[in-house]
Amino acid sequence: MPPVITAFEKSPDRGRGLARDMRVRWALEEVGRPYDVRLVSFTKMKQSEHRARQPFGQIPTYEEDGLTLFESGSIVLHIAESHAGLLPEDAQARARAVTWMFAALNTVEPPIVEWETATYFERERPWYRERLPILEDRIRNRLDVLSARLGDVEWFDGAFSAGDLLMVTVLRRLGSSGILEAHPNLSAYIARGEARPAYQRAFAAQLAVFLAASEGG
Ligand code: GTB
Repeated sequence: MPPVITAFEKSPDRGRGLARDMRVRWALEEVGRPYDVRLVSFTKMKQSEHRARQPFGQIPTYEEDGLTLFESGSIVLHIAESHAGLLPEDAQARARAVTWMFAALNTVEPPIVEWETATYFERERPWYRERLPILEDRIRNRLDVLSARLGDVEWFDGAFSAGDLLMVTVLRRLGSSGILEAHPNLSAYIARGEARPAYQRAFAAQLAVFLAASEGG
């Protein structure tokens, strides 16, 4: 039986591949593993059936052979550990790739999420205008370091790995913010990730869900 993941029935990102099921789809495509998708509405997500899979009432989740996982990073790690292609064979190189996974999720993504949350939900707050540049500076600090570290190599540590997969999905969240403009090598890095055939298949699959939901009204 193929694994089953969960995704938004109608994603608020309007098919831009910014929701976190995208990273799971991409990982599955990279390792050549077919999968099924269970679509969930915002209402269903908060009900006990889904909370049994994801205690916080969110997507994505992953079910396979009686194993249920939540947290996109943990799911991608599980996929990478159980299939060839996303983590190096060499133990030290593998540990470094896992380190980049944590860097993406634990060091780079939090300030981006904080900034996103402010732009979506805090615009009307009296302190918004003062806070926004502070949040942007925190992101810039991270990007400065990432950009210097990447330099002109293709991926962060040798061959493309689950670390790059997560880092690309995290950096994509900055989209058209303009924040990435100072670092053309990071923009090129994202473009390299997006050009991968596995990424393209994952992107098309999540977009098809959004378009079908939109046609349905
Ligand atoms: N740490 C968890 C993980 O990595 O799996 C976080 C999961 C998470 O935040 N899931 C979000 C969710 O289910 C979807 S991805 N939200 C519903 C809720 O909490 O009620 C975050 C997301 C949502 C929307 C956009 N967007 O519209 O651009 C981008 C990212």
